Amino acid sequence: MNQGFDKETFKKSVIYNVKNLFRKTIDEASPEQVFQAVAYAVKDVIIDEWIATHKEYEKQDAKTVYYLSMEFLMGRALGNNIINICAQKEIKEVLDEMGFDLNVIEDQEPDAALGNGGLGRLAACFLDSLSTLGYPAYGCGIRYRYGMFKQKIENGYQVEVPDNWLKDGNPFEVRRSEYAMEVKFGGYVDTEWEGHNNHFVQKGYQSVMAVPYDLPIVGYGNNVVNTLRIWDAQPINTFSLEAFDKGDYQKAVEQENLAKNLVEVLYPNDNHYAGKELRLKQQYFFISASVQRAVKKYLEKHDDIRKLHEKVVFQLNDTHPTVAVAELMRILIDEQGLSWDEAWEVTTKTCAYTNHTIMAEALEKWPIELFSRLLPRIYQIVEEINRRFINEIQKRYPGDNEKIKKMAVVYDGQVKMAHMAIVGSFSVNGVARLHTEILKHQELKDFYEMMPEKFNNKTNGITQRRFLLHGNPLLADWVTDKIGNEWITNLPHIERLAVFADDPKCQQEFMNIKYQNKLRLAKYIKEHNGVEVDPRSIFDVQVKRLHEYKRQLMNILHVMYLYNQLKNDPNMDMVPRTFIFGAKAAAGYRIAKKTIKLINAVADVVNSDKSINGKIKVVFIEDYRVSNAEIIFAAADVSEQISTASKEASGTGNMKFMLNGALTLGTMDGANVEIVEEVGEEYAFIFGMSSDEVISHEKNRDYNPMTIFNEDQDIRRVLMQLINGLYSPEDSELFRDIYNSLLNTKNSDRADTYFILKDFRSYAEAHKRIDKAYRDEKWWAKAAMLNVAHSGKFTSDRTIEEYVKDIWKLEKVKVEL
Ligand code: 26W
Repeated sequence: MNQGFDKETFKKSVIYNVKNLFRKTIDEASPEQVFQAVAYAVKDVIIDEWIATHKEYEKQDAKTVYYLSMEFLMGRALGNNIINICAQKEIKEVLDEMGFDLNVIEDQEPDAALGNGGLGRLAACFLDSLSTLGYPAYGCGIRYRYGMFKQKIENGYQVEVPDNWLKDGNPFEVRRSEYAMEVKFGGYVDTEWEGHNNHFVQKGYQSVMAVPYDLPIVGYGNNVVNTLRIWDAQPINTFSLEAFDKGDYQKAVEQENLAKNLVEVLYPNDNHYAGKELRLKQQYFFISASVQRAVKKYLEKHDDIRKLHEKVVFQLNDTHPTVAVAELMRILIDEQGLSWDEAWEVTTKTCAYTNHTIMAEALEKWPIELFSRLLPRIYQIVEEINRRFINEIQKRYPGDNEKIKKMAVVYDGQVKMAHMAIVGSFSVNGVARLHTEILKHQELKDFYEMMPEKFNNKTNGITQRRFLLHGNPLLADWVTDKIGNEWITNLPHIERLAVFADDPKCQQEFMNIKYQNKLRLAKYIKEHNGVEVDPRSIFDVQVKRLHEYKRQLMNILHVMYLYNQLKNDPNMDMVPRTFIFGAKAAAGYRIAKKTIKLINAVADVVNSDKSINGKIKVVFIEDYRVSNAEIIFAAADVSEQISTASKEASGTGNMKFMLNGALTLGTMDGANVEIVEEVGEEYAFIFGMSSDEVISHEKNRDYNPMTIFNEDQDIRRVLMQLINGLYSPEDSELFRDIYNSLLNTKNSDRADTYFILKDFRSYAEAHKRIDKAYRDEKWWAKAAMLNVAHSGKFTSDRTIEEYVKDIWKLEKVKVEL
């Protein structure tokens, strides 16, 4: 409950907002308009806490983390903000009194989808935890005009539709034009002799104004409000025809276009580097603005720039913000007059880097030509960083040219962002224990050998405030009823549920809540897909970005296999199963898009086949995103986490399922390893090769899927159905490329790179265990409850505390109103 919250004032505020914004009385307002009015009323409450928080930070001169990220996958703000100001009960009542349903009002808000998947959502969870724990923090990113595309499914195919999320404005944002920063691109560098130093000046450049928009990040019940600062691009001079001669005219038009294009759209690639010039511009744009602003803010209260690291830390969310290393060097040398050595000392005490993937195709490497043309001064600095680092390598490994080849920041005509991030940071962390070990001993082995002290692990986490308290109110209330509400800010406390796991009454209550949540999802599926699903069937769910390494293909091939078995024996004894998928594919990722088509094609055949008595249903949920994810996790029985071992850095969906009482069907990959460690292997369904086995096959190149194809007739039958038209009567060649990806007969080296056939039998056998286990209702209820009870480790509050202790060294701040 919120002590100071006054329902009457709030009601008046909503009515006033409707009038003021829309010239309407409350009874005339549409749900969308009521959403806007309520959001502004909530902002009124937040604003005072926001101001108070920043006053307190200034008073305490607190050290601040700047979480630099190309992506923040925030989802909706209203519901979360209402929960975090602890006024949910009151606001629900006010709206009830006015004849509105809070859920319907919340559904009016578009998702803020400024991110692709795991990396962006992690950033959002981290901000929630930072505020809730009371640590001074800014999220720094880009205010994309268009976020992650909306996905439509047409004739089984993914169609991308622009996400115009700002079209009705964003009630929570505040434009802060007084903090605008100029960002310069292109031109050339002039060297001027100044006394006894060279001075470097960028000339002939184009520039844009970076204008920040601030969004409040509300802590849970503690009056702390941090800021997500996202930058918009504006042309420098509003462009006036007469004022320019011919040369300037051209430049003015170009500057205007640069500003227009810069923040237009989020790149929808996840784990795949495309090398697009505009993306590097986006990176430098938001980094230059954020770093300039951070330094300026520091200098308002401090006079010794050499101590910047005592008050500021930059966390680089993957390599995308790595240009921060060179930009900070530029500011310190060119603008603050530090020597190279002094500047390097400050920079390498201020920057820290998180690695989120080992996928080789995700590595950002910019061609020198592009990089130096766009960022001439920054490139000079990168070259000098590289020159000095190569000296270090030579000192450490005299005569070893292989090391230089493998580790240099600039090599083979390319700037390697991961190498620059490691060299320029004092901390390098992976996102789950297994992932960090793989980084240390495989991918980043050479760096680990040379600078072991930088490497550390920070296993990911999620915020229970969004993914249980908001997303699953029935279970949240039940948990609170059983053990009190401390879990909301101290998730390990949820372990106290374990004592109820054997209690038949609790088991029943728990499974009844799961059933209610399955009804809610079934209703959503009926409304959005027109498919009827049985809430008594097992809800077996795989929701995440579509990627070959995540192996949605293995999942759907297994559905085809089960369907074959049912066709052979329609009386086969199995618990009815609903296979639920949700996934966006990068717009240019052909085989991923084809996999979506395959899932929908299988769904069409299976769902309409009366002969199998509804024992299998397949549903592809359109436009998987944060807001429908909350509903999906709450309703899941089985959580599919089936990546090829070693490929999934952590996964965070796995944690959201666990928190909501789903059992993991997974490989020993990413954070699955730690999930199983917490809950116990007997309460999860683990299958497949270990990461060591996978890595060894990759090294020895000794895997040939053809052997399996020849020896296993069930697998062969499924694969043949990809090319015999069973699922594509109009065009039996439609799925030929998927077939080839598994069995490329000409080049067995490039076939089934993700070991789907290799793991298939073990996967099918794990599914059998699930079928058997689900029949024992008591066991299942107990296992599901124990998953919830042992999810405590996976709160992002724990992750943030570890970052603070080992990397950021922040102090908690208390805010009184
Ligand atoms: C340059 C293109 C690009 C875009 C996004 C390359 C790489 C990315 C991200 C790093 C991909 C990503 O989201 N990685 C995910 O990060 C999560 C948070 O740490 C992990 O839980 C996931 O396992 C990892 O795939």
